[in-house]
Amino acid sequence: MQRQDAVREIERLRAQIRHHNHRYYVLDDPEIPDSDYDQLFVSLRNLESGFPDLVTPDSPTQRVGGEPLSGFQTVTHEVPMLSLDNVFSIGEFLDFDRKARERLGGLIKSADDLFAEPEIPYCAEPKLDGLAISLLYENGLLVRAATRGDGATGEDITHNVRTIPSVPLRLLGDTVPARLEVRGEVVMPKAGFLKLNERAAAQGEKQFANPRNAAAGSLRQLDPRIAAKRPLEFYAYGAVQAIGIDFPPSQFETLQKLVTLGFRISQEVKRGHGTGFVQDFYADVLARRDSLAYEIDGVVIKVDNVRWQQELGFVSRAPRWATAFKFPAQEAITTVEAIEFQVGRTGALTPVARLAPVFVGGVTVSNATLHNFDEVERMDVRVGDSVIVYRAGDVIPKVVRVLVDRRPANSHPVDLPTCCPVCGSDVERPEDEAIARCSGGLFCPAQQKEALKHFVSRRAMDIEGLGDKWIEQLVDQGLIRSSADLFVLGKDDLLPLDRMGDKSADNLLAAISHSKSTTFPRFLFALGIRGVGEATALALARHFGRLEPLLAADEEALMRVPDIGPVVAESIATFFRQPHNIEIIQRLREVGVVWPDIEADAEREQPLAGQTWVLTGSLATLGREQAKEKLMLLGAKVAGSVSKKTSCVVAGEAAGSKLAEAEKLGIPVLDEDALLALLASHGLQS
Ligand code: JCF
Repeated sequence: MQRQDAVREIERLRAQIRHHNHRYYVLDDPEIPDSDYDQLFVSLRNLESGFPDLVTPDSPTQRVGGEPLSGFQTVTHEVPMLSLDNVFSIGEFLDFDRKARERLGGLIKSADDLFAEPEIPYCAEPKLDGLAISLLYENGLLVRAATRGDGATGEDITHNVRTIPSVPLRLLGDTVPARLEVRGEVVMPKAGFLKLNERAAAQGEKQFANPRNAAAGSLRQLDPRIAAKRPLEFYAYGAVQAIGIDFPPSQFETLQKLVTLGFRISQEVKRGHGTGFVQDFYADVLARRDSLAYEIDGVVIKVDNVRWQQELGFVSRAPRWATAFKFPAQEAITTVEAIEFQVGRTGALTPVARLAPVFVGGVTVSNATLHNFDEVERMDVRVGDSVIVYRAGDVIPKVVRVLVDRRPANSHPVDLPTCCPVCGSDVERPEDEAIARCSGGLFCPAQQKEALKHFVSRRAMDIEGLGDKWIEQLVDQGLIRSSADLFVLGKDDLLPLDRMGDKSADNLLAAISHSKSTTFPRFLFALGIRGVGEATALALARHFGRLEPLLAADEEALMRVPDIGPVVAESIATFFRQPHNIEIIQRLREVGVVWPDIEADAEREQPLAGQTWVLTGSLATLGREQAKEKLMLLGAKVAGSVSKKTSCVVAGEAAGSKLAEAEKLGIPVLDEDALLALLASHGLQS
């Protein structure tokens, strides 16, 4: 590149980076994904290394991002808080490892097996996506907590950090060090983040873009009572300034020592040798990324041996003995080419964004869900907008944010369609409900298809081989409209379908026929009544035993089923009031769909009816909850305290005052074995 062009390009990159630093560190409201920011930074650093004389002290590469915040005391870090350099591929990590081995030279050769290729001992941890902070302890007491800030100076956030339960206010153990600074990451676990955002949404407040921004925003509250209500956790990863306490000579043992001092560390920390170990660790943690409680954006790899760390030292802003091995980005920027509405099984309209294809989370994505119309309105997402899409694991990609600054001039808000895009029926959206629905019911081909897909699915009627593609064709060709039509299909109907062979037609017909003999809960689940999932279907089947009493039940009777509330009761009653649904059920029975009746709760033998039992102490085999459930199945009431009216007390291990009370009142007492025998005699094995 020409020097003149480099000057211009460097200025452009610096201006952009400065802008994004401000959005990120000061406003807690980043505009672009971290990976894009990293890209800008890498580009600038590469350019500057090609033209070293163009590096100026105010270049963003010459310090870590972040500006002191107003409203907080600044804190000077006695030992600067480093950031980590990144590697993005195994190739780049191999470079890191090779350079480290070269620098360690003789040291490593003498320490390792002389005949083997020398390998570096590494300590590996997940890279938590939170906020780095420093905790200063004097004489064992927490005296100051500070953000990293720019690495040299940060902000005093002691008042907020003191509210985090996993931050010890006093170090554990007998040795009380005169001074110790512990460093680590504050994160908001994914579950807590979702709850916080749900609450914010319900109250019409601004939602956080991701758990890290939520953690940062929480720590920047001036009022510690707000931070105290936020689900924050602290994970320690290092210690400096240790006076009056000895730390072991490795990163791995240092972490264990921090545990004995009362800190939480990541459960995933491992150590091993060489690049093979690191590669395995990376793959293992990446595979489990979604199941971890907190968000991570890679793994941190450190040379384990502290003496070797000292030997390797630092480059300007990062240690040479550690690196962040980043995962593929889960967020990317793309543009919205269209916004369409899909119609689901219950008629719910789901807005979907058609996107310019973009590589994110390891795959190319061109559709993302917008959940519901409320969400569309909240984000004000429009056709032509630049948006951030997020894709984690197998989850459906979603649009998380609109980059309003990049919005084209001629855009306009999305309107909720007034009629169903599939069948043209009116769209209804009850007031204060997020979900809009097509009112066409099973007249709407989209709802027909979705209802059928549900009906044949594995946990419902389990018709093997009847995938979505066949359902689409069967409905589109007018061969079926409802579930009952499936059972009168003949081979002549199937053979003309696209890609249907003789053998697959036979198999499909056999599978359809086979599914006729089912169970009552599966049948109820398959009907696709709104609010009736597998568990509710099972509860209904148990309670009513047979179809007829269920069909006859009104809302009040339905609410007597365990865990069924007024909303679901109404939905069930409404479903069975539709002549159309009754007709389909009748036809299903006519074509031979059958199931064995279940002994209904109401008809089950209730030998303990009218009795009140009390459980006390711990029951090793059954557990209290199960014992209670089984006694209730036999008709007993189970109470919490012993009185004259108590029929019998079951006393497990370490039974206390309730047992004494029973003995005083002369109430019969059974031990756990006797209870098990009683249950068994009524056909209730544990
Ligand atoms: O989990 C992290 N985000 C993390 C950041 C873990 C570490 O062990 C780190 C770090 C930043 C700097 N270690 C250093 C030295």
